[in-house]
Amino acid sequence: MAAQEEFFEGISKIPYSPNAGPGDVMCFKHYNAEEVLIGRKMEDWLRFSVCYWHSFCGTGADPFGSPTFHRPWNKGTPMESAKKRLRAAFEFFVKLGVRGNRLTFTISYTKLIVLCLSPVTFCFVFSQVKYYTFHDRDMAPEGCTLEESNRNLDVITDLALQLQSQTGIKVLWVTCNLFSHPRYMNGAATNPDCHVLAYAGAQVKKGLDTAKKLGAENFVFWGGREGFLSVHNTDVGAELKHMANFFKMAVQYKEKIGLKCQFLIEPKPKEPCKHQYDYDAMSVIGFLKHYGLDNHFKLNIEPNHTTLAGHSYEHDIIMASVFGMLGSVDSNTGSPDLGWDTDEFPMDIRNTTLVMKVIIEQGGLQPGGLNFDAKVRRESTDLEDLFIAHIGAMDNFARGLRNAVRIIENGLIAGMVKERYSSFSDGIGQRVEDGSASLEEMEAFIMKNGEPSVTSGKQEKYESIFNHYI
Ligand code: XUL
Ligand code: CO
Repeated sequence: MAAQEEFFEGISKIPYSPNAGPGDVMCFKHYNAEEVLIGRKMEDWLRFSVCYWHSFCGTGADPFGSPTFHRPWNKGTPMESAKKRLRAAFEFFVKLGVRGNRLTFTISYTKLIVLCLSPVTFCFVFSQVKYYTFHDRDMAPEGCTLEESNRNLDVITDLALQLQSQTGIKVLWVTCNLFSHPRYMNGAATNPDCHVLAYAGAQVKKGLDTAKKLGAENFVFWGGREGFLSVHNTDVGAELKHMANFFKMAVQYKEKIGLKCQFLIEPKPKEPCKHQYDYDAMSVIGFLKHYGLDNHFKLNIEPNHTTLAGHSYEHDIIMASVFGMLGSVDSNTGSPDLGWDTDEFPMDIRNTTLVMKVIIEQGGLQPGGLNFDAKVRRESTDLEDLFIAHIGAMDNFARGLRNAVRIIENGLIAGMVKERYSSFSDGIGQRVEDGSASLEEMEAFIMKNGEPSVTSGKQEKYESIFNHYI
């Protein structure tokens, strides 16, 4: 058997080197996958995933300029390069993995034979980036007909299945691209023409079959063009109902084929539409509850979308979690000074600390994870930059995790918050808490107790204490 082409030449497995210097960016200094924090391994709190579209399909092109990335897998026919891309992606996932200093060799004799044949499998036992995510059309090219597109996807996912079983790498989530093809220019599930909606339905059916085939743990719906550019030509009520009914069809088909994965909706307020229906976490939760879909879906929150909606970075993570709806996170960040979806790698420790605090408090993200829906900058043209970006973001999340653990274990902030709400633990407060109080009772209470005393919110004190941990 001929040895497989190596795409990331000169880059070997990324080690865990906690004492490395500041200029050494090709190693993990904080992410120690096996280390246990509050009863769970770091890798299980973080559940990192690499996204296919930015890291392996991205070209560096922007509205003002042509591609700047010249990737070695973009060679041959579309199907040939799809196969190369997949092999390159798995080489990347495996090389990005790290098991620190504790290497354990648990490999069967048959795997040992395979191991001698393929450089990718060689790293199997060390692999730590466990997950990847993809759109159907990033993995295999769209054909001239649905049948051809499906056949292309079958061929490439056969190879994906093989590489998954050789490496142990799994699919965090699959999604369908229902926004790039011109047929979807007026939306997919919210298109005014049912013929287009039907195409989207057929595509999602295949997407769900693919999720089952590859054992995906989640399936994402991002409402790419589900929204409007002009209210004049849009029947908003009809479109929302069609979208809900589309989701109901997906739920039915998922149950029919026995697909065991979590459905997720990813909110975004704008881009490409002026207004998107899945505006933010609360809009999506309201939509799901209104149409009786809230038991079938959770949310995939992308903080760059949250900030586009005018909220703070952590806002939708918190809102979704409070409603028991935080299913997964597209870990990235924007540039508030630019104001569009820049999909940058999350490198700010304040943000990761806040996100990880919410994730720990809700007991983890499983079956969701932290998916790097992030792209290296157009100017970061080296293949090595893909590694540096992921390593930096993973280390930053590891630090966020450690910080959040210290905040939670120390309990100072939680104690202060508890004290702040202590008036709800007995008497009239407890009756408000359990929903048994009435307005007459409120009036009687005020008649008896008069004006409340004003207490300080102590915001700066909280901020100073938070800063102590990061
Ligand atoms: C678009 C976006 C998508 C979804 C999947 O802004 O975030 O990549 O995550 O379609
Ligand atoms: Co996303």
